[in-house]
Amino acid sequence: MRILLYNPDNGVTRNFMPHLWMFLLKSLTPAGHEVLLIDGNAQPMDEAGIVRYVQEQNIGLVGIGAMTRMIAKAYRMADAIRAVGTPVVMGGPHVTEEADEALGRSGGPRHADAVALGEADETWPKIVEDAARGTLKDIYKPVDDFGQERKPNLKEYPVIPWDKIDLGQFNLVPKLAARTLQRIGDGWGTFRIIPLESGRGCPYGCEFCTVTGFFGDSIRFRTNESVVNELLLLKARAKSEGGQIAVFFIDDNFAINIKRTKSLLRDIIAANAQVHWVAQISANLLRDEELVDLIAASGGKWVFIGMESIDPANLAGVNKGFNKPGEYAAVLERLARRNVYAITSFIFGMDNDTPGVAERTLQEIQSWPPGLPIFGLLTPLPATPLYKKLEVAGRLTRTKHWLEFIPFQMAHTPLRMSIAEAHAEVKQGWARSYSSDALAHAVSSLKNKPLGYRINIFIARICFRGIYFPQMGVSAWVKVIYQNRRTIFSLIREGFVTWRTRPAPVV
Ligand code: B12
Ligand code: SF4
Repeated sequence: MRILLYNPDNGVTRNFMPHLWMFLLKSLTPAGHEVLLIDGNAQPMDEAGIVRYVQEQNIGLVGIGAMTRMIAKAYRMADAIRAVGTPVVMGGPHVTEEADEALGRSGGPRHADAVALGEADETWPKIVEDAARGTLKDIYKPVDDFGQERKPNLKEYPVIPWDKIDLGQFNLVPKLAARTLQRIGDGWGTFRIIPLESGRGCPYGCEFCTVTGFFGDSIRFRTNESVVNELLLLKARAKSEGGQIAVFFIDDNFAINIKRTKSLLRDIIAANAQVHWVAQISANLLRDEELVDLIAASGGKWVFIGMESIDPANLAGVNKGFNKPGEYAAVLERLARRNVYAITSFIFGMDNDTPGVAERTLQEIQSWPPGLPIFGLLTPLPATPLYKKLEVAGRLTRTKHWLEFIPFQMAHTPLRMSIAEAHAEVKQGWARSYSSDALAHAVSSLKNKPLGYRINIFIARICFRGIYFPQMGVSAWVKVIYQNRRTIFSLIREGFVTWRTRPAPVV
């Protein structure tokens, strides 16, 4: 049987990174079946397009995975596929919490023939065999012989054949420039950011987060050896293509067990498996100097930190009191001393926020080493403690907001500001942080560092700008380049001078 695994586009950004679940399920598919992958963020498709593809490729089963924000598109695509008689199985965090919605048991139409609840590593092979026999069940739940939920043991993690998988749709280097860039340095003909998990689960239980409920508070890790081997495979592939690879450790809290993280990082260094990497780590875990040394030595370049707010009352209100705004600056400086920078994520529209929250947050950010601030709105995701709290309090304004997904729009009213005010704060956060002045400031604040760091922060800021501001079309790009022409020109001029004054090679 031919199987298509499809992830819908998120409707906002082009994907900078593939979704791991597809590659994982492909690797766990029983022999005798062929699996094709389409990520809608890299290969946009509409309903007619996917139906054509399914029919032309003679697909016998379509698997769709989606976060809440993509679920409306996922349902539309599923409906179109099922209308031509091809069965659809859906999985991922949204349908795990809203299985009845996907199966048409809550008053709406049915969108899926089957739903895989929770982590599907162990149920996927069974789903494939049942689909091949035409005996798909409605629900697949990972349970043991006693009917208790069973979380996969990551000690036996499949080998994802990154050396053989077609990754053409995920090359971030524009086709026109690839041939030329292949000859620069070690080669820049390809550049891909690859998701890699070293463990699952987070016990912290922040009120707005799906993770503790979905993956559980029992944390599970892959063996160091299996992670190191995956890195070596990726590194070898990049080298053989004359390209570059970076890894995003998608663990929810990469340093949740500091002892184990240090041991993994030491093994990466010992095996010479370093690649440039990004990981999500909460600020409280970055107090450890030795950990930060190892992060830098093992290739860590960016750390994603869910700061959420600079107001301790807000943090306490969402069960994230372990974040201490008073130590944010010290944490970021500790990283910056090792040339590691941070993606700092903030949520506006929290219950203690008042108009002016963006300005107050921007003032703080200004005093920190340069990084990549991102701003979102507090969003009640299904089955989270936040959703339940707001529902009980009658504060939800759009109870099924995902069925009419609108980016950067709240679905409940904050306590101390209006919805419109919260939207304006997010807009201000993005506009100020990614203006040409802010980009020039970020670049010049690294004036004592080698040129590469200034280029890196500039490119990263330009790319992150695209999360909020559309910049996909040629005219949008031309506008961005024009607005930042002074910074671009100064970086080019400095690069030229550096190149001209480099020492002559020793013959
Ligand atoms: C990496 C990641 C991202 C990446 C993008 C995704 C990518 N390219 O990988 C980035 C950083 C861009 C991102 C952004 C966001 N993310 Co995110 N992200 C994650 C993260 C940390 C890891 C995802 C992952 O690969 N997990 C590992 C794989 C193995 O797990 P999985 O995807 O769940 O797949 C398993 C099962 O769900 C199931 N499954 C999944 N799909 C399918 C399909 C089929 C057919 C079957 C059978 C099974 C199946 O099988 C898999 C194996 O067990 C998760 C948290 C987490 N730990 O999962 C959050 C998470 C998915 N993100 C979340 C959110 C909210 C966001 C944002 C909206 C945040 C924001 N406010 O801006 C944005 C939106 C992005 C966008 N523009 O669309 C939420 C989603 C909750 C929900 N109900 O939808 C999560 C769960 C985190 C959280 N805090 O709650 N994210
Ligand atoms: S620390 Fe991060 S992953 Fe863990 S519960 Fe909080 S938001 Fe979720």
